[in-house]
Amino acid sequence: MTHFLFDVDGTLTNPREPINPEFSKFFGKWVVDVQSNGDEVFLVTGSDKPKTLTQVGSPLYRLMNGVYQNCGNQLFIRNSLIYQSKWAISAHLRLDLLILAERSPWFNKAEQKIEERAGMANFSTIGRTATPEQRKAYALWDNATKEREQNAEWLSLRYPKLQFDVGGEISTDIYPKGKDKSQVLNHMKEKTVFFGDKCEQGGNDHTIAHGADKFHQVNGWKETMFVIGSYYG
Ligand code: M1P
Repeated sequence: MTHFLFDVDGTLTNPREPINPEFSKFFGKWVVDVQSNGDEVFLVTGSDKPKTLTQVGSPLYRLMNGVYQNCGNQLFIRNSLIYQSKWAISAHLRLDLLILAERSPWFNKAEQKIEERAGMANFSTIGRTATPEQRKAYALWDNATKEREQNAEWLSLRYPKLQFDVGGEISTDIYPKGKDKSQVLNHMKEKTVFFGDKCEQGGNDHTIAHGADKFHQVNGWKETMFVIGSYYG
């Protein structure tokens, strides 16, 4: 048996956007083929359930053998909550994050610098309410200045028990060391194949990709569509 594991943003959808309708049909049929063969399909995303539901839709969500939200800190099977971590950020860390956001030289800021989710937090100096245009502009600037990487390095020295992973376009995921997406592999008893767009060092798919039996680094859903065709279809 093989367990196929998929990141969502940048892998099955464009970041924070709904899945392409044609790809959704293709992927749904592919999942049914995989399951008919006795294999299993899971989503492993840094996002929370409400966001993933708006992106992939309820039918696809329920079709999965399981959906790991919040980087594996919460598991849903057919919409039922199976488990969730109780970890939450300290008041001290919250203050440090707000100071970093305040000091960021990026000019076009949005609201909600910290999003607390079960078992993890997501930190963005620009703010989670950034529009798609603001996101793109910030992502280009961050790529040039490496703001997120530098913040993650500084925070890692200050909080050695925590892990700070640059994920998505505008933010950084925070959790206790090891409580990243790779924790999902402890639940898998058979061969694992992972698909993600952030498998490089420092990306939030890195540990799970390199812990899986096989991984595919993809650049968007079109490449995912192409690669999964080599397994079934
Ligand atoms: O799934 C990838 C990431 O998607 C979002 O990141 P951003 O808003 O930066 O594009 C967040 O939900 C993040 O937690 C997640 O890892």
